[in-house]
Amino acid sequence: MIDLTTEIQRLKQDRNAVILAHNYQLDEVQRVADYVGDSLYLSKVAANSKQDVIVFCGVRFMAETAKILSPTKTVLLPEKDAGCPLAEMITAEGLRTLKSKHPGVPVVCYINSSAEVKAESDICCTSANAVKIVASLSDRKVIFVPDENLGDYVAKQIPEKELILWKGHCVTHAKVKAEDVKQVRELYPAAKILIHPECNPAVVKLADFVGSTSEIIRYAEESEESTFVIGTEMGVVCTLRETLPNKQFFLLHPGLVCPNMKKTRLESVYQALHNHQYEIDVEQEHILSAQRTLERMLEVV
Ligand code: CIZ
Repeated sequence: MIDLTTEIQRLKQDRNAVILAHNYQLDEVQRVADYVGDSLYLSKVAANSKQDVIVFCGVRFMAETAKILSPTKTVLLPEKDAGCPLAEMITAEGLRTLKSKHPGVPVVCYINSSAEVKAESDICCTSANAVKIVASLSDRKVIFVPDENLGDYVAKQIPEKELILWKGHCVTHAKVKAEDVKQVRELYPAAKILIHPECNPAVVKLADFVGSTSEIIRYAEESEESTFVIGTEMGVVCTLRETLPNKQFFLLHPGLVCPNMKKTRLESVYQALHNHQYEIDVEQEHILSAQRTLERMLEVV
């Protein structure tokens, strides 16, 4: 039997590849990655990487983002069906129809969107920088797609802006209900409850801290507290338990497991490098506009 980790390291050298893994990936995948983080951090790493091949352990829109920022490199997505239902809740055509109803209003798209939707938008954002990006625009009215919950959170932070929201949501974060937060509060009264802004507004309202995956990780690292309830995908809990063994972490809801993120296993990373699969291609007509949308974001943050 071959040792997958050893083989992955060998193939990585042979292929001149770098392995990137999102915070939501399985532990076994995070352990073989050169870089682990959120999509903003990984997009920057991809753009600056010296290797010819990027193996992106995440979901399709993330690998597409890496390809848009590094069009001359080969980007591989180890599981070809690892998609994002939230990103699939909006099409470029749907966005064009919305834009036609609000002529001249700028469009901010969440990074969880297809290359075509990015190409139709003015500026991109992640959950770590969404408030900053919307605040950076001089217009009062802003179209925000496709995550309604993140848009609602942003709107509450910048009440002077009027956000026109698309009705998309993350099916994993949407499983959490306000009742779940009230129950964990009773169960762990001393714990800090850290929640992702993709959760619905009634849940977000009950949080001690609201932030993206990287912000939640930073909060737990820097906090003097020792017990935390994590309201985002389970991969973040696994990372925190490993990196902060003297603190205690509980998952807010057992359903906080993204089935698409969990498709990638160690075997998939090995097959990706061995068989050079699955290569991400972004249509030439979308690359330049989507690149401009992402680069505008990178200029602000
Ligand atoms: O930006 C990302 O990587 C996503 C999808 C979530 C987060 O909060 O990091």
